[in-house]
This record gives sequence, structure tokens and C-alpha cells, in this order.
Amino acid sequence: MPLPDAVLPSLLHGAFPGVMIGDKAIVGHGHRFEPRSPIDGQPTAQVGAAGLDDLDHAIDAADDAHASWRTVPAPRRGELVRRVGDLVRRHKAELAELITLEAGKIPAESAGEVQEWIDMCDFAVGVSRQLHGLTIASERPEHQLLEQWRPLGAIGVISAFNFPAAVWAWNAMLGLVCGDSIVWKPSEQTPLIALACHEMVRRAAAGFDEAPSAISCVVIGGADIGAALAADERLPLISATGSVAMGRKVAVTVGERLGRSLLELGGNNAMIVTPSADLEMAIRAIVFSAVGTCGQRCTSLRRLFVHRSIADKLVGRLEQAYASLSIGDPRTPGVLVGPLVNEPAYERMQASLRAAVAQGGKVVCGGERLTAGAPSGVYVQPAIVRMPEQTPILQEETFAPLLYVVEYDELEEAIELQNDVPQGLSSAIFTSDVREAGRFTGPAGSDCGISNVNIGTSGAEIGGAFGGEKDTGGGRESGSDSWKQYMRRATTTINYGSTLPLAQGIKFGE
Ligand code: UN1
Repeated sequence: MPLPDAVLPSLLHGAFPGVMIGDKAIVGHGHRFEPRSPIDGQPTAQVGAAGLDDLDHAIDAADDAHASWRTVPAPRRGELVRRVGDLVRRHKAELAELITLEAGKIPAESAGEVQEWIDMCDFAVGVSRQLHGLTIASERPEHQLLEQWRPLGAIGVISAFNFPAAVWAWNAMLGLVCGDSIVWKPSEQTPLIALACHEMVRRAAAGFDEAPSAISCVVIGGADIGAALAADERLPLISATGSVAMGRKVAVTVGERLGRSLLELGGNNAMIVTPSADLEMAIRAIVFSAVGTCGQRCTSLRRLFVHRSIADKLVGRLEQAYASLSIGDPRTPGVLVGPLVNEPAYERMQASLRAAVAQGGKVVCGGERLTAGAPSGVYVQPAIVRMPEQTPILQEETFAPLLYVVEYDELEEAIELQNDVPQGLSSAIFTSDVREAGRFTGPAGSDCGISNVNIGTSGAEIGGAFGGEKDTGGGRESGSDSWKQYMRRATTTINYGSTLPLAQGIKFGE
């Protein structure tokens, strides 16, 4: 498959550089590897992964870059991000093509992910003129008490395969306008799109005198690189997206050195469908949330609580909708469900299906591996399983198109079930009853970071803060005031008088 060269750095000795320190491309001192496309399991390129010494150089350079970048006025930093946005718009098709190639998404979803990056650029440009502090009333005469937001430093970003561009963009576009530099460890599954993302920033910075090129660095490698990144004291913030197990390790490592971590980990998202729901809308929302991205979003719908009076009807309609899904090579027009990322993902889906059946579940449809006509990637028929109750397997997030359905009688019970899992990312209710919607979104309702009414669990806009509670890690990224995490708060008191009154009225030797 020809690669979209227009957005990629040049090959060095037959391999893509696994390390980019601004405009410096390095074939890393780590192993050489061949990422494989989930579409057909075939290698796409050779990449020279980073060694620990490469990471060390990248962090040094990013730290240096930050020292001058932080003094550039924030609206000028916004101008750099505006130029990044222009480049991303121009190269939207090529960038989307790489996402499809490396993450296996259908083109519409890949284009959506690039759009999410563009939206993030626009948002960050606006934020660059709104990094507001406060003026606080001082208790002392002729004193000003101010709260100001200052750039934080070089920040580490660890991201996952399933949103290989957007999650970095949430962090990097805001980090850049906040005066930070970025050291990014992407998933080894998606090195080319990571290089292309960096390439957009590199090109924007190349024509922009105030921007040192090492404000953006990419270090492609495995868990050892991630662990060393998290441990590095030169990085005051580590923003990590991925599994709960990974996040727990990052939190401990970063906590140990009293750094700041921003975690976006697993979701085990639920939807409640009440008797007053608009079923047509609910079905469309369920199908997109449960099978979109082949069930590999952290916001994917995994648990469906349906009122007993409508359960059979709803499940019957879902079964029909699932039967009409076109599954296969995501580049084929009309296909809605692409591949799982790899064999282990398929094995985990099968293990969860087996566990669900052992716990009393009845498979309504799906779970079969598709071979006929599908290329040699891992293609599965999305599954629906009716469960007698919320059994132990429903406590786990399985990153695959596997939807459990449980019936309920009382809304309170459904809300309790939805909250009774370790994760707390996204949630939804379908109802036309304002009281039910109010209970769900109220203080005793959903305990998730995202609680939606009459839309699915996935597909959040960038304008809101994105993230969740409990095992999801507590972080909030992208919109709202998430930018504050990429800055440090400085309280400044200015005495413009000619006496020295002490706070709390203390008299000291007078
Ligand atoms: C993720 O899966 O890590 O809300 C992020 C959504 C997307 C982001 C998902 N905007 O589904």
C-alpha cells in the first residue's frame, strides 16, 4: 500500500525515524520494528525505535525549547497553533488515510478524528487569548493580589492506538498555547500517524521565528520508554491515555516524584433505556456507540440497561440492525465495522464471551470471526449478549464490539447498576421524561465524567472537558478549563506603598 508521503518525514537508511526532536530525525537506538496494519496484518514500514538515550536527548531538547517558548506571548503561541490547524486542514485526507491504515478505522471515523484535531486547534487559538488569571482583594493597603497562570514546562504525553492523533492533539495543542513543549510517546501500533502529526507542527514551527523546533518531540518505543518518560523529573506533567494497569503504574511513578499526572484510562460505559425513550433514536445511538471503531473507543458502549417492558422489542430491533452491518476492510465503501487491532484483542473478546455465557448469558448474535472475503486482519461479527444480571464479567472493559444487555424494573436500580463498576468515564440515558433525565444527571445520578441524555456514550465534542472518575483516572482533557493543567498557578502580591504591613495584622518588632 503506498504511504501518503506528503505528510511523512523522509526515510533514513530504509527506516522511518523513531525519534523526532523538533526538526532532527533520528533512527533510534532501540529495536527496528515493522508496525502492522490491522486491515490485513501486513507490515507497513520499518521504524527505528527509540532507545533510552534518545529519550534523554529529546527531554533535554524539549526542556531547552520550553525555556524560550514560555516567554513568547500566548497569542503568538496561538498563532503557531493556528498555522498547525491550516496545515491539518490542507492534509486532512492524508492524515485520515494513515489513521485508517494504522488503527483500522473506517474513513468517516478517521476523518472525524482529524476534524477533532482541527477543532482542537481552533479551540486552543481562542484559549491563547484567554489564559485569564484573577485580581483578588488584598487585606493590606496599597497591595495588589494577583493569580497568574504560567507555562509549566516540557510535558510528557503517552497515547493509545485507538485515537492516535486526537488524544495527542488535545494535549499538544493546549500545551503549546500554554507555553509548554511536548515529548510524545505514541502507541507502537501507530508510529506513522504520530510522525505525521509531529510533521505538521514541525512545518508550522519552521516558518515561525519565535518557535524553537524542539517544542514538539516524538519518541516511539515500548513500555520501557513510557516508564522512563513517567519517571523523568524534567517533565512536571505526564498525560497518559490507555489501560487502567498502565495508568496505575504511571500514577505511582509520577506520584513518587511529586509530579502531576493527567490520566484518561478505561471506560466501561453504560446506557439506560427507559420506557419513554424514542426507540428509533436509541437504536441508532446504541449501534454507533457499541460497534463504531469496532468497539475500540474508551467511550464505547458496553452495558445496556433496558426497562423490562421494552427489552424484547429493543433487543429484537438491535439484532436486526446488527445483521445489516457491513464488516470488513474499512476502505471498502459502505463498510461500517473495520478490524480489531490484533489477535490478542480477538482472544480477549472470545474469553469475555465465554465468561458471559458461563455466568448465565445468552448470546443474541455475533462473536464469530469472519474469514470469507475478509482480508487477513481480525474481523468479528459484533456481539450482543443478554445477561440475567450484572455478573462479574460486566465489571471488566473488553476492548471489542461486545454489548451486554441487562433488564431493570426501577430507574434507581438501573442507575445503581450503571455506577456499580470500577470505571467512570461515560454514560447515557434515553428518556423523554424530564424527571428521569434530571435524576440521571443530578447529584445522585450517574457517577461518570460524562453523562449524556438522548445521545450515545461515545463521540464527545472537544468543547467540554473529557475524562472520568474512579479507575478512569480523574483527568480532564480538551475543552472547558482543561488548559489549567498545562500551566502552573502563581499567586503574586505587589506592594506599591511605602510601608510594609504584614498579613494577618502581625506586628513584628514595631
Ligand atoms: C478515546 O477513545 O480514548 O468521545 C477517546 C469520543 C472521542 C474520543 C475518544 N471524541 O468517543
